Amino acid sequence: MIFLYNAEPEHADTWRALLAAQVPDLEFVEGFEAVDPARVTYLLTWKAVADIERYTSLRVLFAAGAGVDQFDLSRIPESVALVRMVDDSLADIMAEFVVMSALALHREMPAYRVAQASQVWESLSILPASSSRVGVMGLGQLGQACLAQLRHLKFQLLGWNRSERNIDGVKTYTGPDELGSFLSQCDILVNLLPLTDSTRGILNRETLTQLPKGAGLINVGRGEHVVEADLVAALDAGQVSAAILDVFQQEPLPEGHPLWSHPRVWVTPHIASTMQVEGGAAVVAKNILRDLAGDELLHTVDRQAGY
Ligand code: NDP
Ligand code: OXD
Repeated sequence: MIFLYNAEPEHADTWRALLAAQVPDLEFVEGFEAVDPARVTYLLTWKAVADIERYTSLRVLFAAGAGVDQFDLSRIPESVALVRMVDDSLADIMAEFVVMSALALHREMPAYRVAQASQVWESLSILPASSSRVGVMGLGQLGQACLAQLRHLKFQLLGWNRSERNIDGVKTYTGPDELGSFLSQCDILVNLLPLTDSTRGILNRETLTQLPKGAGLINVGRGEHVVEADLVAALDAGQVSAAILDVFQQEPLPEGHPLWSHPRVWVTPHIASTMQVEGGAAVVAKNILRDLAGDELLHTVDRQAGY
């Protein structure tokens, strides 16, 4: 029973030890080159596997990330379960990033950065968080974790999701028909959708115009959710006052891209959150044990829905 690890090399030894403690019979192998693909039973990888059909004994493909848009789902055989990364510490770290970003937008930090560059000493509105409405698109593991932390700061909370959700203290909206009403009330919009055919390009000229004038945007979903040229136009027109962007259509963000130098854009290099070694190994080990026992796996991807 071979577990092929294709994630951060610096964490390989810790993964090896953590998995050995939970699943002693597992043979841990690091890197695609190290093993005959036909012998691999479980595979953990960030990236799509070019020759997936050669993994003829594969039982579970573990995505190292929460998103699975990097995989071509049509190429993964039906006999292979695809599991995405769901771990409390990944959600906690994402919530930290979103809280920090929401506070930065609420307290107009991008505008103060612009003022500092010109040595302008000028105060802007000083209001409590309870005066700002924060809306989260995508009420899954991460969206809900963010809302739980934002609630402590007394922001007014809204959420938009494909299926109906009832979340204490959050005004929720469902499906395409309610997207406009949701957007029209978001002073700060947080994108935490998965990237699918239904969500690609969802933040575009039309939807950005539905936000209240001067709204802030936090994109921690995927770059392809945003039509970047439309966002730059909305920023230039003041329709969006500032954006904190962690993900981009092309990563790394190309040299000279207008988002690098826009005065009211903060760029981070896809670091809002990531799998943590202890949590990641624990959830993978748990799923391997479930697989061996013939139990249903946790956090499998719905291939039809694409996430
Ligand atoms: P989940 O699958 O738990 O949640 C996704 C949510 O989005 C679900 O509630 C789902 O609705 C909703 N959704 C899906 N499609 C639509 C749609 N068309 N319209 C409205 N709502 C929709 O995912 P996670 O919360 O774990 O992760 C979300 C995304 O965050 C990942 O896919 C990844 O892209 C991104 N991410 C980014 C990171 C970063 O560092 N920047 C780190 C980790 C993740 P329903 O309840 O109906 O299924
Ligand atoms: C993920 C990511 O999907 O890091 O986990 O973006």
